[in-house]
Amino acid sequence: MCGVLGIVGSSAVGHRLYDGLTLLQHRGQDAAGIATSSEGKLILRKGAGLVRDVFNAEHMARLNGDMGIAHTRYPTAGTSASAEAQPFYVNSPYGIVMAHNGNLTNAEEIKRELFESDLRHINTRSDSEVLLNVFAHELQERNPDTQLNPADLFATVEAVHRRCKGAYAVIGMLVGRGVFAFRDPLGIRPMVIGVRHTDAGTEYAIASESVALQGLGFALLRDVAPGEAVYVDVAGQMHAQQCASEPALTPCIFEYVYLARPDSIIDKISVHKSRLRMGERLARKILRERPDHDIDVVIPIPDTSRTAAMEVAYHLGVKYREGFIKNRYIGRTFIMPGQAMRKNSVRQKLSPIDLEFKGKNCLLVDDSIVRGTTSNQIVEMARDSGAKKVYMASAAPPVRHPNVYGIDMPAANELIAHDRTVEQIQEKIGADWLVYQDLSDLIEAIRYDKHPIAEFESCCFDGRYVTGDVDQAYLNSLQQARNDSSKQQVTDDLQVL
Ligand code: PIN
Repeated sequence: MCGVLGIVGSSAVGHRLYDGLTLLQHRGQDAAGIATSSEGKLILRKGAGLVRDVFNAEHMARLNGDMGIAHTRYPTAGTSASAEAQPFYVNSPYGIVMAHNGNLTNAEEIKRELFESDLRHINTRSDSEVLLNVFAHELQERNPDTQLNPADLFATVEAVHRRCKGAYAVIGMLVGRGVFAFRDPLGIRPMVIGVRHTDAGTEYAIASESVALQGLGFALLRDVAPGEAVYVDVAGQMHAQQCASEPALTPCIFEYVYLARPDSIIDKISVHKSRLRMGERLARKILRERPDHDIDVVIPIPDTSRTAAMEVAYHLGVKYREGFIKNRYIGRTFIMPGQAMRKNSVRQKLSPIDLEFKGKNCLLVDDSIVRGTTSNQIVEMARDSGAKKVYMASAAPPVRHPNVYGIDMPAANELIAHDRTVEQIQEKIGADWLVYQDLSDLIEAIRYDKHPIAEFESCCFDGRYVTGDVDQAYLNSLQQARNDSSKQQVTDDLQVL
Protein backbone atom coordinates (compact mmCIF):
# COMPACT_ATOMS: atom_id res chain seq x y z
CA MET A 1 0.00 0.00 0.00
CA CYS A 2 1.15 3.50 -0.77
CA GLY A 3 -0.17 7.03 -0.67
CA VAL A 4 -0.55 9.26 -3.72
CA LEU A 5 -1.35 12.93 -4.05
CA GLY A 6 -1.57 15.48 -6.86
CA ILE A 7 -2.41 19.19 -6.88
CA VAL A 8 -3.11 21.69 -9.64
CA GLY A 9 -3.06 24.99 -7.81
CA SER A 10 -3.26 28.67 -8.50
CA SER A 11 -0.08 29.12 -6.47
CA ALA A 12 2.97 27.04 -5.52
CA VAL A 13 2.23 23.44 -4.54
CA GLY A 14 5.61 22.09 -3.34
CA HIS A 15 5.09 22.69 0.37
CA ARG A 16 1.48 21.62 0.15
CA LEU A 17 2.50 18.32 -1.41
CA TYR A 18 4.98 17.84 1.42
CA ASP A 19 2.34 18.56 4.06
CA GLY A 20 -0.14 16.29 2.29
CA LEU A 21 2.42 13.48 2.16
CA THR A 22 2.92 13.66 5.91
CA LEU A 23 -0.84 13.08 6.22
CA LEU A 24 -0.44 9.98 4.06
CA GLN A 25 2.71 8.77 5.82
CA HIS A 26 0.82 5.90 7.49
CA ARG A 27 0.34 4.39 4.01
CA GLY A 28 4.04 3.80 3.53
CA GLN A 29 7.23 4.67 5.32
CA ASP A 30 9.77 3.17 2.99
CA ALA A 31 10.31 5.96 0.46
CA ALA A 32 8.82 9.24 -0.66
CA GLY A 33 8.90 11.51 -3.69
CA ILE A 34 7.58 14.79 -5.04
CA ALA A 35 7.60 16.01 -8.65
CA THR A 36 6.55 19.52 -9.64
CA SER A 37 6.35 21.26 -12.97
CA SER A 38 7.53 24.85 -13.31
CA GLU A 39 7.93 26.82 -16.55
CA GLY A 40 8.00 23.65 -18.62
CA LYS A 41 10.62 22.03 -16.42
CA LEU A 42 10.27 18.97 -14.23
CA ILE A 43 11.68 19.04 -10.73
CA LEU A 44 11.86 15.67 -8.99
CA ARG A 45 13.11 14.68 -5.57
CA LYS A 46 12.69 11.17 -4.20
CA GLY A 47 14.49 8.79 -1.93
CA ALA A 48 14.29 6.14 0.76
CA GLY A 49 12.89 7.01 4.17
CA LEU A 50 10.18 9.02 5.85
CA VAL A 51 8.88 12.20 4.27
CA ARG A 52 10.75 14.27 6.84
CA ASP A 53 14.01 12.51 5.97
CA VAL A 54 13.74 12.64 2.19
CA PHE A 55 13.18 16.40 1.79
CA ASN A 56 15.27 19.16 3.30
CA ALA A 57 14.77 22.93 3.08
CA GLU A 58 16.94 23.17 -0.01
CA HIS A 59 14.92 20.53 -1.86
CA MET A 60 11.70 22.26 -0.90
CA ALA A 61 12.99 25.62 -2.13
CA ARG A 62 13.65 24.03 -5.52
CA LEU A 63 10.32 22.20 -5.86
CA ASN A 64 8.68 25.18 -7.56
CA GLY A 65 5.58 25.29 -9.67
CA ASP A 66 1.81 25.36 -9.43
CA MET A 67 1.26 21.69 -10.18
CA GLY A 68 2.77 18.50 -8.93
CA ILE A 69 2.36 14.96 -7.69
CA ALA A 70 3.71 13.05 -4.70
CA HIS A 71 4.03 9.53 -3.38
CA THR A 72 4.81 7.70 -0.19
CA ARG A 73 5.74 4.11 -0.60
CA TYR A 74 5.57 0.75 1.06
CA PRO A 75 7.10 -2.03 -1.03
CA THR A 76 4.81 -4.78 -2.30
CA ALA A 77 5.59 -6.29 -5.69
CA GLY A 78 8.90 -4.45 -5.86
CA THR A 79 11.64 -4.10 -3.33
CA SER A 80 12.70 -1.53 -0.83
CA ALA A 81 15.60 -0.33 -2.97
CA SER A 82 15.79 3.44 -3.17
CA ALA A 83 15.89 3.32 -6.99
CA GLU A 84 12.24 2.29 -6.78
CA ALA A 85 11.04 5.37 -4.96
CA GLN A 86 8.29 7.07 -6.93
CA PRO A 87 7.25 9.04 -8.98
CA PHE A 88 8.85 7.42 -12.04
CA TYR A 89 9.66 9.49 -15.13
CA VAL A 90 9.69 8.94 -18.90
CA ASN A 91 10.52 11.75 -21.28
CA SER A 92 8.09 10.91 -24.05
CA PRO A 93 5.39 11.90 -24.88
CA TYR A 94 5.39 15.29 -23.11
CA GLY A 95 7.45 14.15 -20.13
CA ILE A 96 5.35 12.01 -17.83
CA VAL A 97 5.79 11.36 -14.13
CA MET A 98 3.61 8.79 -12.44
CA ALA A 99 3.04 7.26 -9.02
CA HIS A 100 0.89 4.31 -8.15
CA ASN A 101 -0.84 2.65 -5.23
CA GLY A 102 -1.68 -1.00 -5.75
CA ASN A 103 -0.21 -4.01 -7.49
CA LEU A 104 -0.47 -5.28 -11.05
CA THR A 105 -1.19 -8.99 -11.14
CA ASN A 106 0.04 -9.36 -14.74
CA ALA A 107 3.17 -7.20 -14.47
CA GLU A 108 5.51 -9.96 -15.71
CA GLU A 109 3.45 -10.56 -18.81
CA ILE A 110 3.25 -6.84 -19.60
CA LYS A 111 6.97 -6.47 -19.00
CA ARG A 112 7.59 -9.03 -21.72
CA GLU A 113 5.22 -7.23 -24.11
CA LEU A 114 6.89 -3.92 -23.37
CA PHE A 115 10.29 -5.42 -24.13
CA GLU A 116 9.36 -7.50 -27.17
CA SER A 117 6.76 -5.38 -28.98
CA ASP A 118 6.81 -1.89 -27.52
CA LEU A 119 10.62 -1.73 -27.32
CA ARG A 120 10.65 -0.16 -23.91
CA HIS A 121 13.22 -0.75 -21.21
CA ILE A 122 12.05 -1.45 -17.67
CA ASN A 123 14.85 -0.87 -15.24
CA THR A 124 13.43 -1.77 -11.85
CA ARG A 125 11.30 -4.53 -10.35
CA SER A 126 8.52 -2.06 -9.68
CA ASP A 127 5.19 -2.67 -11.37
CA SER A 128 4.66 1.11 -11.27
CA GLU A 129 7.40 1.55 -13.84
CA VAL A 130 5.58 -1.05 -15.94
CA LEU A 131 2.32 0.85 -15.61
CA LEU A 132 3.99 4.13 -16.57
CA ASN A 133 5.49 2.59 -19.70
CA VAL A 134 2.20 1.04 -20.79
CA PHE A 135 0.57 4.44 -20.31
CA ALA A 136 3.32 6.30 -22.20
CA HIS A 137 3.26 3.77 -25.04
CA GLU A 138 -0.52 3.90 -25.39
CA LEU A 139 -0.56 7.71 -25.28
CA GLN A 140 2.14 7.91 -27.95
CA GLU A 141 0.11 5.51 -30.13
CA ARG A 142 -2.68 8.07 -30.19
CA ASN A 143 -0.46 10.76 -31.79
CA PRO A 144 -1.54 13.37 -29.28
CA ASP A 145 -1.46 17.14 -29.97
CA THR A 146 1.12 19.48 -28.46
CA GLN A 147 -1.51 20.58 -25.97
CA LEU A 148 -3.07 17.36 -24.77
CA ASN A 149 -6.66 16.80 -25.79
CA PRO A 150 -8.36 15.09 -22.80
CA ALA A 151 -10.00 12.62 -25.24
CA ASP A 152 -6.54 11.19 -25.99
CA LEU A 153 -5.85 10.75 -22.31
CA PHE A 154 -9.17 8.96 -21.79
CA ALA A 155 -8.51 6.65 -24.76
CA THR A 156 -5.10 5.92 -23.25
CA VAL A 157 -6.59 4.99 -19.88
CA GLU A 158 -9.08 2.73 -21.68
CA ALA A 159 -6.13 0.92 -23.24
CA VAL A 160 -4.35 0.72 -19.86
CA HIS A 161 -7.47 -0.89 -18.39
CA ARG A 162 -7.43 -3.44 -21.20
CA ARG A 163 -3.77 -4.32 -20.71
CA CYS A 164 -3.30 -4.07 -16.96
CA LYS A 165 -4.84 -6.36 -14.38
CA GLY A 166 -4.92 -5.92 -10.63
CA ALA A 167 -5.28 -2.92 -8.37
CA TYR A 168 -4.11 0.55 -9.30
CA ALA A 169 -4.91 4.03 -8.12
CA VAL A 170 -2.66 6.20 -10.24
CA ILE A 171 -1.60 9.83 -10.11
CA GLY A 172 0.44 11.33 -12.95
CA MET A 173 1.58 14.59 -14.46
CA LEU A 174 2.23 15.66 -18.03
CA VAL A 175 4.95 18.26 -17.63
CA GLY A 176 3.56 21.76 -18.12
CA ARG A 177 0.13 20.45 -19.17
CA GLY A 178 -1.77 18.97 -16.26
CA VAL A 179 -2.28 16.31 -13.64
CA PHE A 180 -4.24 13.11 -14.28
CA ALA A 181 -5.51 10.29 -12.09
CA PHE A 182 -7.33 7.03 -12.61
CA ARG A 183 -8.59 4.09 -10.60
CA ASP A 184 -8.79 0.45 -11.74
CA PRO A 185 -12.20 -0.80 -12.97
CA LEU A 186 -12.96 -2.37 -9.58
CA GLY A 187 -11.83 0.64 -7.55
CA ILE A 188 -9.82 -1.61 -5.25
CA ARG A 189 -7.56 1.10 -3.89
CA PRO A 190 -9.11 4.39 -2.73
CA MET A 191 -8.86 7.80 -4.39
CA VAL A 192 -10.69 11.08 -3.80
CA ILE A 193 -10.91 14.50 -5.43
CA GLY A 194 -10.97 17.78 -3.51
CA VAL A 195 -11.65 21.33 -4.57
CA ARG A 196 -10.62 24.71 -3.17
CA HIS A 197 -11.83 28.09 -4.38
CA THR A 198 -9.32 30.92 -4.03
CA ASP A 199 -9.25 34.51 -5.30
CA ALA A 200 -6.69 33.40 -7.87
CA GLY A 201 -8.89 30.55 -9.16
CA THR A 202 -10.18 27.06 -8.45
CA GLU A 203 -7.68 24.45 -7.32
CA TYR A 204 -8.02 20.67 -7.41
CA ALA A 205 -6.29 18.00 -5.38
CA ILE A 206 -6.48 14.23 -5.80
CA ALA A 207 -5.36 11.90 -3.01
CA SER A 208 -5.48 8.35 -1.69
CA GLU A 209 -7.37 9.52 1.38
CA SER A 210 -9.58 12.47 2.22
CA VAL A 211 -7.48 13.22 5.31
CA ALA A 212 -4.83 14.74 3.02
CA LEU A 213 -7.41 16.97 1.30
CA GLN A 214 -8.86 18.11 4.60
CA GLY A 215 -5.44 18.97 5.98
CA LEU A 216 -4.67 21.07 2.92
CA GLY A 217 -7.93 23.02 3.09
CA PHE A 218 -9.62 21.29 0.14
CA ALA A 219 -13.27 20.29 0.38
CA LEU A 220 -14.01 16.65 -0.47
CA LEU A 221 -15.75 16.74 -3.86
CA ARG A 222 -16.15 13.03 -4.50
CA ASP A 223 -14.36 9.71 -4.98
CA VAL A 224 -12.72 8.95 -8.30
CA ALA A 225 -15.11 6.30 -9.63
CA PRO A 226 -13.81 2.80 -10.40
CA GLY A 227 -12.46 2.85 -13.96
CA GLU A 228 -12.74 6.63 -14.20
CA ALA A 229 -9.97 8.98 -15.36
CA VAL A 230 -9.71 12.59 -14.24
CA TYR A 231 -7.57 15.27 -15.86
CA VAL A 232 -6.99 18.75 -14.46
CA ASP A 233 -5.28 20.92 -17.06
CA VAL A 234 -2.83 23.75 -16.46
CA ALA A 235 -5.70 26.26 -16.68
CA GLY A 236 -7.40 24.54 -13.73
CA GLN A 237 -10.20 22.92 -15.79
CA MET A 238 -11.24 19.46 -14.63
CA HIS A 239 -12.20 16.82 -17.21
CA ALA A 240 -13.46 13.37 -16.21
CA GLN A 241 -14.63 10.28 -18.04
CA GLN A 242 -15.48 6.66 -17.33
CA CYS A 243 -12.86 4.59 -19.19
CA ALA A 244 -13.78 1.03 -18.21
CA SER A 245 -16.37 -1.09 -19.99
CA GLU A 246 -17.67 -2.79 -16.85
CA PRO A 247 -16.76 -0.79 -13.75
CA ALA A 248 -17.93 -2.21 -10.40
CA LEU A 249 -17.02 -0.75 -7.06
CA THR A 250 -15.15 -3.43 -5.08
CA PRO A 251 -13.03 -1.55 -2.54
CA CYS A 252 -10.40 -3.18 -0.38
CA ILE A 253 -11.96 -4.12 2.95
CA PHE A 254 -8.64 -3.84 4.79
CA GLU A 255 -8.57 -0.06 4.30
CA TYR A 256 -11.40 0.11 6.84
CA VAL A 257 -9.91 -2.49 9.16
CA TYR A 258 -6.52 -0.90 9.54
CA LEU A 259 -4.82 0.78 6.58
CA ALA A 260 -6.68 4.07 6.36
CA ARG A 261 -6.72 6.85 8.91
CA PRO A 262 -9.95 6.97 10.95
CA ASP A 263 -10.49 10.59 9.91
CA SER A 264 -10.73 9.59 6.24
CA ILE A 265 -13.91 9.01 4.28
CA ILE A 266 -13.50 6.31 1.64
CA ASP A 267 -16.19 5.61 -0.94
CA LYS A 268 -18.58 7.73 1.11
CA ILE A 269 -18.00 5.71 4.30
CA SER A 270 -16.37 7.16 7.41
CA VAL A 271 -13.52 4.87 8.43
CA HIS A 272 -14.01 5.91 12.06
CA LYS A 273 -17.70 5.00 12.08
CA SER A 274 -17.03 1.69 10.39
CA ARG A 275 -14.57 0.84 13.20
CA LEU A 276 -17.13 1.79 15.84
CA ARG A 277 -19.60 -0.60 14.22
CA MET A 278 -16.91 -3.31 14.04
CA GLY A 279 -16.61 -3.02 17.82
CA GLU A 280 -20.34 -3.26 18.31
CA ARG A 281 -20.61 -6.39 16.17
CA LEU A 282 -17.62 -7.97 17.85
CA ALA A 283 -19.24 -7.40 21.25
CA ARG A 284 -22.43 -9.04 20.01
CA LYS A 285 -20.45 -12.09 18.90
CA ILE A 286 -18.69 -12.28 22.28
CA LEU A 287 -22.08 -12.16 24.03
CA ARG A 288 -23.41 -14.84 21.69
CA GLU A 289 -20.47 -17.16 22.29
CA ARG A 290 -19.98 -16.40 25.97
CA PRO A 291 -23.17 -15.00 27.46
CA ASP A 292 -21.73 -15.59 30.94
CA HIS A 293 -18.29 -14.18 30.21
CA ASP A 294 -16.06 -13.16 33.10
CA ILE A 295 -14.23 -10.29 31.38
CA ASP A 296 -13.23 -7.58 33.89
CA VAL A 297 -11.62 -5.13 31.52
CA VAL A 298 -11.21 -4.43 27.79
CA ILE A 299 -7.72 -3.27 26.82
CA PRO A 300 -6.91 -2.09 23.28
CA ILE A 301 -3.64 -2.84 21.55
CA PRO A 302 -2.90 0.67 20.32
CA ASP A 303 -3.53 2.50 18.09
CA THR A 304 -6.01 1.42 15.44
CA SER A 305 -8.00 -0.97 17.62
CA ARG A 306 -8.99 1.71 20.15
CA THR A 307 -12.13 2.74 18.31
CA ALA A 308 -13.48 -0.80 18.11
CA ALA A 309 -12.27 -1.72 21.61
CA MET A 310 -14.18 1.19 23.16
CA GLU A 311 -17.39 -0.05 21.59
CA VAL A 312 -16.68 -3.64 22.64
CA ALA A 313 -16.34 -2.47 26.27
CA TYR A 314 -19.46 -0.31 26.04
CA HIS A 315 -21.64 -3.10 24.64
CA LEU A 316 -20.26 -5.69 27.08
CA GLY A 317 -20.82 -3.25 29.91
CA VAL A 318 -17.27 -3.61 31.27
CA LYS A 319 -14.43 -1.14 31.87
CA TYR A 320 -12.23 0.13 29.04
CA ARG A 321 -8.66 0.78 30.10
CA GLU A 322 -5.46 1.80 28.32
CA GLY A 323 -3.08 -0.90 29.48
CA PHE A 324 -0.35 -0.64 26.87
CA ILE A 325 1.58 2.56 26.30
CA LYS A 326 3.07 3.03 22.91
CA ASN A 327 6.45 4.54 22.32
CA ARG A 328 5.45 7.09 19.74
CA TYR A 329 8.96 7.30 18.32
CA ILE A 330 8.84 3.82 16.81
CA GLY A 331 7.08 3.07 13.50
CA ARG A 332 4.26 0.65 12.83
CA THR A 333 5.43 -2.96 13.22
CA PHE A 334 3.21 -4.23 10.43
CA ILE A 335 4.84 -1.87 8.07
CA MET A 336 8.46 -2.74 8.72
CA PRO A 337 9.98 -5.20 6.29
CA GLY A 338 11.72 -8.21 7.78
CA GLN A 339 10.46 -10.61 10.41
CA ALA A 340 13.43 -10.15 12.74
CA MET A 341 12.91 -6.42 12.89
CA ARG A 342 9.20 -6.93 13.56
CA LYS A 343 9.78 -9.35 16.44
CA ASN A 344 12.22 -7.12 18.17
CA SER A 345 10.21 -4.02 18.00
CA VAL A 346 7.01 -5.19 19.76
CA ARG A 347 8.39 -4.96 23.28
CA GLN A 348 10.24 -1.77 22.44
CA LYS A 349 7.08 -0.32 21.06
CA LEU A 350 4.51 -1.25 23.72
CA SER A 351 4.94 -1.37 27.45
CA PRO A 352 2.27 -2.47 29.92
CA ILE A 353 0.83 -0.63 32.92
CA ASP A 354 0.91 -3.57 35.33
CA LEU A 355 -1.91 -2.44 37.61
CA GLU A 356 -4.44 -2.58 34.77
CA PHE A 357 -3.71 -6.30 34.34
CA LYS A 358 -2.99 -7.53 37.87
CA GLY A 359 -5.52 -10.13 39.02
CA LYS A 360 -7.97 -9.36 36.20
CA ASN A 361 -9.52 -11.24 33.33
CA CYS A 362 -8.46 -9.05 30.43
CA LEU A 363 -9.86 -8.93 26.92
CA LEU A 364 -7.18 -7.57 24.60
CA VAL A 365 -8.54 -6.16 21.34
CA ASP A 366 -6.54 -5.75 18.14
CA ASP A 367 -7.71 -4.54 14.72
CA SER A 368 -6.38 -7.69 13.08
CA ILE A 369 -4.01 -10.57 13.56
CA VAL A 370 -1.79 -11.03 10.54
CA ARG A 371 1.45 -12.80 11.32
CA GLY A 372 0.61 -13.23 14.97
CA THR A 373 4.00 -11.99 16.13
CA THR A 374 2.47 -9.06 17.99
CA SER A 375 -0.35 -11.05 19.58
CA ASN A 376 1.97 -13.68 20.89
CA GLN A 377 4.21 -11.19 22.68
CA ILE A 378 1.33 -9.07 23.88
CA VAL A 379 -0.38 -12.05 25.53
CA GLU A 380 2.91 -12.86 27.21
CA MET A 381 3.29 -9.26 28.39
CA ALA A 382 -0.24 -9.26 29.84
CA ARG A 383 0.54 -12.47 31.78
CA ASP A 384 3.87 -11.09 32.99
CA SER A 385 1.91 -8.09 34.30
CA GLY A 386 -0.20 -10.39 36.45
CA ALA A 387 -3.37 -10.91 34.38
CA LYS A 388 -5.52 -13.79 35.68
CA LYS A 389 -6.91 -14.69 32.25
CA VAL A 390 -5.87 -13.26 28.89
CA TYR A 391 -8.52 -13.26 26.18
CA MET A 392 -7.87 -11.91 22.72
CA ALA A 393 -10.33 -10.47 20.19
CA SER A 394 -9.67 -9.42 16.62
CA ALA A 395 -11.93 -6.82 14.99
CA ALA A 396 -11.20 -8.54 11.66
CA PRO A 397 -11.65 -12.19 10.66
CA PRO A 398 -8.64 -14.54 10.41
CA VAL A 399 -6.19 -13.42 7.69
CA ARG A 400 -5.72 -16.70 5.86
CA HIS A 401 -4.66 -15.76 2.33
CA PRO A 402 -2.06 -13.52 0.73
CA ASN A 403 -3.15 -10.13 -0.52
CA VAL A 404 -2.17 -9.46 -4.13
CA TYR A 405 -3.69 -6.01 -4.49
CA GLY A 406 -1.09 -3.83 -2.87
CA ILE A 407 -0.93 -4.85 0.78
CA ASP A 408 2.14 -6.64 1.99
CA MET A 409 0.63 -9.85 3.30
CA PRO A 410 2.99 -11.95 1.32
CA ALA A 411 3.54 -15.62 1.85
CA ALA A 412 0.63 -17.73 3.06
CA ASN A 413 2.97 -19.57 5.41
CA GLU A 414 3.80 -16.29 7.18
CA LEU A 415 0.14 -15.80 8.14
CA ILE A 416 -0.67 -17.32 11.52
CA ALA A 417 -4.24 -18.22 10.46
CA HIS A 418 -3.22 -19.96 7.25
CA ASP A 419 -4.15 -23.64 7.55
CA ARG A 420 -4.97 -23.27 11.27
CA THR A 421 -8.25 -23.42 13.13
CA VAL A 422 -9.15 -20.69 15.61
CA GLU A 423 -8.34 -23.11 18.46
CA GLN A 424 -4.90 -23.79 17.01
CA ILE A 425 -4.23 -20.05 16.65
CA GLN A 426 -5.42 -19.49 20.20
CA GLU A 427 -2.92 -22.06 21.38
CA LYS A 428 -0.12 -20.63 19.26
CA ILE A 429 -0.54 -17.11 20.63
CA GLY A 430 -0.99 -18.49 24.15
CA ALA A 431 -4.38 -16.90 24.88
CA ASP A 432 -7.06 -18.39 27.16
CA TRP A 433 -9.66 -17.60 24.55
CA LEU A 434 -9.54 -16.13 21.06
CA VAL A 435 -12.45 -14.64 19.19
CA TYR A 436 -12.50 -13.26 15.67
CA GLN A 437 -15.03 -11.02 13.95
CA ASP A 438 -17.13 -12.89 11.35
CA LEU A 439 -16.61 -11.72 7.76
CA SER A 440 -20.35 -11.12 7.32
CA ASP A 441 -20.31 -8.87 10.41
CA LEU A 442 -17.27 -7.00 9.15
CA ILE A 443 -18.97 -6.37 5.81
CA GLU A 444 -22.15 -5.15 7.45
CA ALA A 445 -20.18 -2.96 9.87
CA ILE A 446 -18.65 -1.13 6.93
CA ARG A 447 -21.56 -1.21 4.50
CA TYR A 448 -24.11 0.25 6.84
CA ASP A 449 -27.58 1.31 5.74
CA LYS A 450 -27.44 -0.62 2.47
CA HIS A 451 -24.58 1.43 1.07
CA PRO A 452 -24.34 0.70 -2.67
CA ILE A 453 -21.05 -1.22 -2.45
CA ALA A 454 -21.94 -4.51 -4.13
CA GLU A 455 -18.99 -6.38 -2.70
CA PHE A 456 -15.65 -5.83 -1.07
CA GLU A 457 -12.24 -6.99 -2.14
CA SER A 458 -11.59 -9.31 0.80
CA CYS A 459 -9.13 -11.88 -0.55
CA CYS A 460 -7.03 -12.04 2.60
CA PHE A 461 -10.08 -13.30 4.51
CA ASP A 462 -11.86 -15.48 1.95
CA GLY A 463 -9.23 -16.26 -0.71
CA ARG A 464 -11.47 -14.86 -3.45
CA TYR A 465 -9.46 -12.83 -5.96
CA VAL A 466 -11.89 -10.45 -7.64
CA THR A 467 -9.81 -9.72 -10.73
CA GLY A 468 -10.28 -13.35 -11.76
CA ASP A 469 -6.71 -13.82 -12.96
CA VAL A 470 -4.99 -15.00 -9.78
CA ASP A 471 -4.10 -18.69 -9.62
CA GLN A 472 -1.82 -20.79 -7.43
CA ALA A 473 1.10 -20.36 -9.84
CA TYR A 474 0.84 -16.59 -9.48
CA LEU A 475 0.62 -16.84 -5.69
CA ASN A 476 3.70 -19.07 -5.67
CA SER A 477 5.68 -16.65 -7.80
CA LEU A 478 4.60 -13.78 -5.58
CA GLN A 479 5.61 -15.68 -2.49
CA GLN A 480 9.01 -16.25 -4.00
CA ALA A 481 9.44 -12.66 -5.12
CA ARG A 482 8.02 -11.04 -2.03
CA ASN A 483 9.15 -13.16 0.88
CA ASP A 484 11.15 -11.23 3.37
CA SER A 485 14.52 -12.80 2.65
CA SER A 486 14.51 -12.22 -1.11
CA LYS A 487 13.40 -8.65 -0.49
CA GLN A 488 16.57 -8.07 1.42
CA GLN A 489 18.80 -9.65 -1.21
CA VAL A 490 17.68 -7.46 -4.07
CA THR A 491 19.91 -4.57 -5.07
CA ASP A 492 19.27 -1.68 -7.43
CA ASP A 493 19.47 -2.41 -11.15
CA LEU A 494 20.22 1.16 -12.06
CA GLN A 495 23.79 1.59 -10.96
CA VAL A 496 24.12 5.33 -10.49
CA LEU A 497 27.53 5.68 -8.88
C1 PIN B 1 -1.21 -1.26 14.70
C2 PIN B 1 -2.26 -1.80 13.79
N1 PIN B 1 -2.35 -3.26 13.63
C3 PIN B 1 -1.88 -4.02 14.74
C4 PIN B 1 -1.81 -3.68 12.36
C5 PIN B 1 0.21 -7.60 13.74
C6 PIN B 1 -1.02 -7.21 13.02
N2 PIN B 1 -1.24 -5.83 13.24
C7 PIN B 1 -1.85 -5.14 12.13
C8 PIN B 1 -1.92 -5.50 14.45
S1 PIN B 1 -1.17 0.45 14.77
S2 PIN B 1 0.77 -9.19 13.44
O1 PIN B 1 -2.51 0.96 14.90
O2 PIN B 1 -0.56 0.95 13.59
O3 PIN B 1 -0.40 0.85 15.94
O4 PIN B 1 -0.32 -10.13 13.65
O5 PIN B 1 1.27 -9.28 12.05
O6 PIN B 1 1.85 -9.44 14.36
